[in-house]
Amino acid sequence: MSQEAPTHIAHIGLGANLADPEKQVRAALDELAAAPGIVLERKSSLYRTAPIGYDNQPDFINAVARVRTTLEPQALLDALLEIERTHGRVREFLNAPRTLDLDVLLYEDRVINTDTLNVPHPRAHLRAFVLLPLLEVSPDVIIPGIGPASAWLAQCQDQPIQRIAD
Ligand code: PH2
Ligand code: MG
Ligand code: MG
Repeated sequence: MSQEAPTHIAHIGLGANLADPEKQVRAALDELAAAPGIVLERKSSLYRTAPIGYDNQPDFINAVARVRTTLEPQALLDALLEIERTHGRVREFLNAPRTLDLDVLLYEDRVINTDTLNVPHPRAHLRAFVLLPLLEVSPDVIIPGIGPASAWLAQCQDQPIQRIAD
């Protein structure tokens, strides 16, 4: 009898603002779908968004993927970091421009705080570039400890965001 590992729903944030960011995000969605232990359930549209945190850099392309995975949170993060590496991600300073950023936004309804991982992403509920694509793939999603994602959108109205493509 075959034993299958339990699967978990996770939401991944994708962002890029260097080296043809739309291409980076599209490729990353394909790579997520192809990664061992990860099944891509839904992907959001792509959004063009103004940079938050460090202004003097190009606009971002952002998206969110809902995945089903057998990987536990740290293993999932390791898989994301490996994909970032293949896109030539270099970490210069906090919020610096990047070829690709992949964040574990949510992992089931778990709250995880370790040296390497903070889930839910601490600022997810404050950022239109997370909330809008997140609500597109999971309209009823609850951010643990925070509440329904939909309730926070109104507070991000001042953050420029434009849906650019499916
Ligand atoms: N990511 C950041 C900081 N600022 N701004 C936008 N618009 N999109 C991002 O993905 C983003 C950001 C840190 O990861
Ligand atoms: Mg990030
Ligand atoms: Mg990151």
